[in-house]
Amino acid sequence: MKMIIAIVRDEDAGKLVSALVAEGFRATRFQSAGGFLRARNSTILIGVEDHRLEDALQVIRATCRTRTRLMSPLPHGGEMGELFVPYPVDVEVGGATIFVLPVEHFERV
Ligand code: 2BA
Ligand code: 2BA
Repeated sequence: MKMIIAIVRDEDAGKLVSALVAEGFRATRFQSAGGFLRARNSTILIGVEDHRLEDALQVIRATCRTRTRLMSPLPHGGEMGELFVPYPVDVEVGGATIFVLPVEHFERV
């Protein structure tokens, strides 16, 4: 058995957990925050049988892969004279940091 630890963007976490459950995986989600940017993210634990590891990783890759999205920045209360860019810009979203650990013991009581 392996334990996958996936750190994903908050906005992808719900979709990821739903996709995992739909494929018959079990998962636990908790709120976390990056040490560098201090922004919220989600950490998902997925305990999987060895023969299903690659399937689970594929679900994560398909759901959370880095992609660009065209977004319109909202005007905000900036300083006087600050430049506001009124047109949509490409923003990188998604992405996942994935660790796979061996599980020495698994038990449900
Ligand atoms: P990523 O490398 O995509 O990491 C996204 C989030 O994944 C991180 O959030 C952190 O919560 C987690 N993570 C990544 N690598 C990890 C590891 N080896 N162990 C445990 N957790 C890990 P943040 O820490 O807020 O980092 C956000 C982004 O800032 C990172 O994106 C990376 O591009 C950059 N970054 C993070 N730490 C850095 C550092 N020490 N020096 C330069 N850039 C850094
Ligand atoms: P939940 O995911 O909310 O699952 C609650 C209960 O629903 C589970 O109890 C199990 O009886 C059932 N269940 C969950 N996922 C299922 C699935 N894909 N197909 C069929 N039945 C499913 P427990 O097995 O006692 O798990 C209690 C909690 O422990 C879970 O809450 C989850 O947070 C965590 N968990 C269990 N197995 C896990 C694993 N392999 N990896 C990560 N977290 C796990």
